[in-house]
Amino acid sequence: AYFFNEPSRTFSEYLLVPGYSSSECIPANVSLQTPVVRFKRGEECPLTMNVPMVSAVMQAVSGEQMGIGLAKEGGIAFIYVSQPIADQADMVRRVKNYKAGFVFSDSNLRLGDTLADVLALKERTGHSTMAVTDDGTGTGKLLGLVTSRDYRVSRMDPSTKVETFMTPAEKIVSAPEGTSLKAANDIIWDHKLNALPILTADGHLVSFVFRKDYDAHKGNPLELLDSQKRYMVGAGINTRDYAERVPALVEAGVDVLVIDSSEGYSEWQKRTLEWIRSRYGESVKVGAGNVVDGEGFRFLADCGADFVKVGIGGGSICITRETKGIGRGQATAVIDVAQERDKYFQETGIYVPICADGGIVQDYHITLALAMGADFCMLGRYFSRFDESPTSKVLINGSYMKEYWGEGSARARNWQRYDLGGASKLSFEEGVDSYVPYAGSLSDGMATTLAKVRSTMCNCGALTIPELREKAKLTLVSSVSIVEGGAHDVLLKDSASGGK
Ligand code: MZP
Repeated sequence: AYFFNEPSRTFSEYLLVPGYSSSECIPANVSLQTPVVRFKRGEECPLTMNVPMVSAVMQAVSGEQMGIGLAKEGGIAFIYVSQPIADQADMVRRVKNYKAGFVFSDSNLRLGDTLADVLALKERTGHSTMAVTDDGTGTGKLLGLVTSRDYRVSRMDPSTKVETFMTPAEKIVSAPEGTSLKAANDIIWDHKLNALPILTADGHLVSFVFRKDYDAHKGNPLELLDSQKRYMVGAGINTRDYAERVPALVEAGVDVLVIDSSEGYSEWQKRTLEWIRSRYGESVKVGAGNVVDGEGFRFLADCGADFVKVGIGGGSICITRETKGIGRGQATAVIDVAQERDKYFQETGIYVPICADGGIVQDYHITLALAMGADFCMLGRYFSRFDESPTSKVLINGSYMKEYWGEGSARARNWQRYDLGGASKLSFEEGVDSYVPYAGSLSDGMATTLAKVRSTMCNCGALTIPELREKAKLTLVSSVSIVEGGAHDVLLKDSASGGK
């Protein structure tokens, strides 16, 4: 047997030691752009993302709403494979056909409508985004949007994480005519709004100020919204029915595929990749995995994988390590595979991005994964908590929860993910069925997460992901210093008052 000399470690065992930050090194200057698929030295990567986050190939995570929501934020959702081919292809098609700024004909407002009109329309249609057009119809000129964030002002109790929605009369945050841009900006950021309605003294809409005006300086946000940009979306495939599934997904317009498997260092993945290459050449992009060491990476890179997914047994719902005794601490796996990826690049001139899949618990784990060499992260639990995940929101002991189950659980029965060429069924479970605390909208959650990532990168003196990788100084932490890292030796007010 071969023995690895070092223990394998998880993200929580590491911290980043700050480096020098120049005055240029501010979060607004950070770019999180990252390559998704292989490219040759000196050439541009043919598929990049603006944020280093993709959603897991799971029933409880990546349906069409996640596809649209995550694409809006600059990431990619991988639509789950454990469903009939036609249904998966339809989901892909609906994401691709979704038009940013699409105006529902029954959910339009017009300038001059009152806040009560906005709430009544929201109540009637259930739409989270309502258009304001110049004539109140679906064909009118789009003047602005009222989004769920504008009226879903809520308070989160930090001890229970229960979100209390304010009463309808309180819901909309608005500003009076004559508000200065500076004041509007402060309100937008304080309340995490997408758009701030400007009202006359008697409560009629006159215009909007958009967060995007301040975010990106990309010009007129309305122009960006009417644009016919198509969102990027990914989809999972398996090593059984690829000859039927891949053509259906390609025909539906999928941008990138990934072989969804708990263990990717196998002949089955080689055959799948070879079939795709023989049929489509380089035109269909496909990732493979999962692996946890350099050897597995090299195998899949040689087989032609466009990116390689790293991680076995670290997923929050995963019991693979307990049931089968295979896996590796996720931090060690990422570090090992990233080193091999860099070696491979030096030897061949081909850069094959890697994706750290599973085990991201804290937001800073994403930054750690990137510093350790990951090009992007795949997250399941994280995304399952948002409105956009396909699962039910349920009230458990006074707190809102979302359901989240593993692909290897009896509920998902995704036997193909664990397929080693045997019988067509799941012979034992490798995942659990669980609840996760409901966390509101994807875009609010990602805004906070990415603000933290950008801020940590600045602490390390890095404005891009490659720069972070180059400059990061990582230290292992002892179990005692992990305690030091949380609040300690103080009595938290919430617990002192009994949570009241
Ligand atoms: P996490 O973000 O919830 O920690 O992990 C999500 C990842 O766990 C998925 O992307 C997938 O690789 C893995 N997964 C999905 N289902 C199971 C299972 O049932 C699993 N064991 O391990």
